[in-house]
Amino acid sequence: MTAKTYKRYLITSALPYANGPLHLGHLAGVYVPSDIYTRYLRQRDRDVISVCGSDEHGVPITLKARKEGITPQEVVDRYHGINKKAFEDFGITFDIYSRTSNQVHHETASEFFKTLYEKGVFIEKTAEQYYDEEAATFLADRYITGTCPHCGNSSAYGDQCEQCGTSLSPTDLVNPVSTISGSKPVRKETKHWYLPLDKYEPWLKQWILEEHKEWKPNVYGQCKSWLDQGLHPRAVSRDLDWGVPVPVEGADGKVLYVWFDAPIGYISATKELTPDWEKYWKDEETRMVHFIGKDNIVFHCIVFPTMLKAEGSYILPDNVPANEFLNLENEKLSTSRNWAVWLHEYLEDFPGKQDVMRYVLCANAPENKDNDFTWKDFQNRNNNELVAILGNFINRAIVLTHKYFEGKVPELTSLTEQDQATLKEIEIIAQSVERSLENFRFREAIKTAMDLARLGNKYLADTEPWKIIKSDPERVKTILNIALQISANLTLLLDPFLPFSMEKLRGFLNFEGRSWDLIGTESLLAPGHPIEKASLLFEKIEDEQIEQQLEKLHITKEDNDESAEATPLQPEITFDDFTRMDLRTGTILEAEKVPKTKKLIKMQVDLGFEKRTIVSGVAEYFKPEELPGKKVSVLANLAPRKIKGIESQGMILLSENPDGTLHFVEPSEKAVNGSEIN
Ligand code: B3M
Ligand code: ZN
Repeated sequence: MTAKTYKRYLITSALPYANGPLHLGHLAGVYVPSDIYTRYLRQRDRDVISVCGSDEHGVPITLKARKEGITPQEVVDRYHGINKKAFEDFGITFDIYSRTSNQVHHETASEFFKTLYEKGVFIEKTAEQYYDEEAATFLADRYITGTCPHCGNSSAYGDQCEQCGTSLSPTDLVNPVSTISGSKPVRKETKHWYLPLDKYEPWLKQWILEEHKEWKPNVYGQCKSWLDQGLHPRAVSRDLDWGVPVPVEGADGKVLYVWFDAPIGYISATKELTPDWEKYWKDEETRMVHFIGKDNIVFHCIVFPTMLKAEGSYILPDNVPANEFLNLENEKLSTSRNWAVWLHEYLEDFPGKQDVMRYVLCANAPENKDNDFTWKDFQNRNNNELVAILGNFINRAIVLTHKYFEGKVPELTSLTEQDQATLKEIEIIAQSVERSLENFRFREAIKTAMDLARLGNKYLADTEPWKIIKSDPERVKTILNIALQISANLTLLLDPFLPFSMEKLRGFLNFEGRSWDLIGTESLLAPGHPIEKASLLFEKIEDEQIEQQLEKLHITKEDNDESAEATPLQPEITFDDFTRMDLRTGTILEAEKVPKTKKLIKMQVDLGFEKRTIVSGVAEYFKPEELPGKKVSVLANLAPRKIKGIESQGMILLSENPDGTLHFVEPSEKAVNGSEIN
């Protein structure tokens, strides 16, 4: 067959952050395609390794640890175990699933940085950054909250406002607050090392835009737009106490930026796998392929290649077949809103049905655009394709062989034109699947591979062996021989996609062949070869099961939106912290909408001893005219903050209703303005 062969292959799959479990989106975008490709190469007997592991550094992990009151190591230990098992359960066969908190990785990443440092690659730069004086630490963007200058949301993060979606930098926030101590951060100088991507821009343009025109349009396009906009130096260190320490003098309290160390994780994982790791990383005859999701494109196509190039002794990726995103029932997948199908939960509800999910995710993969997973489509593909086409064909071929020929493969007697064309078609289909796989077109590949089962069904429907068994048993021998050859070919062709079912099918057929090169061979099963009785390869999925899933999805989402318990508690505070808050009873005197905002209302509040102006984001829930006269609870010693140009002198306490609307935390009718709330 025709495909270009490389001497060996190094397949990498994005290292998932070990701060949460995996869902369908992960499988669809990265791991199902990478596993299919790897299994295919193994079947072709190529020298291939597939490496992955947990990405265990980065701020989200430290945030999660802080929230739960445990150490970052405890967080990553938990999810590394869960995710490793989820991959195994779904038959994602990495040669190694490593982790970036281990020693090999720390050493490898450290060495890599040092090499670049000693080569003088980095720019050292001192810049101002927010610092929490109480906690004596620099603050990562996510550790700072404040008021969004665009929409007035008072809990925007230093890197993004989740209410209006604007991406921010910490200095954009009005009234920034450190989430660690609650204090107001100050600006302080800090030194960092920058990778001068701008210097590599001409090289990157040549390498990607000229030499890799074959990359997928979504990948090539994103790279082009980055390169057209012009690259800038990027900091590769952070002030943080979790990560790989920056291995140079004067870098106390600094670690490598997670996106500097994580891709080096591919190298460390290979080292951990084999002492012979260098041939995979340093020999031009190795084809390296990165499987990732679209949010990782810039790191794998621009930043990491620049690091490798600057280091000098490594090969570069030959292709980066990134996928777009998978939505769920028409909505964006969201971990925080629990709008997801978690892998471990799927397997509890559909035990043994890994292949069904692999099939659906591949057939519907978000290859060129975002795509939608729906439970209805899942059911349809299972019932109308896996059961009705593949399962049905296999079942007929095996059952009839038992019925007419005592479970022994009958002989091929003489071939009609249709027989010959059918046998020829096997080879044609296989070549086409191969071409699709070599070009990372997995949807096309699985659809074409299923054509072989369709071919089998059609062949049986056309030849109708059950009608002629009495009149022409010789002819039926040939028909069933061919049907069984198609079945054996299916085990080879579908193995990368449906490994669990094909293993089962090999069992039915007593067929052990695995090599891709056997596909299309006239007789994989010799006449007389005994086969086993078949059980069902796939089972119908009933409406109730699908309704249950839909219900579960909506229930879990509502649970999450509704119950106070679902929101993790803030870190513990001391009694002293509590008494620092001065809460008072007040009465709203006047209220008016803040012009040009959706949510803000400006109020005059009587605190007894004085009147305050307070701006509050409640306009979606109350009309200004309903407010005067309402008794409210006010945080009276909150530092004044400017919101849309108005100084807000305090905060009114609100509680959330199950439907997301807000309610004032009301003091008793008898309480007088200014009285304390404890
Ligand atoms: N952990 C990001 C992600 O899961 C990241 C990938 C690292 S690959 C080197 O989106
Ligand atoms: Zn905003």
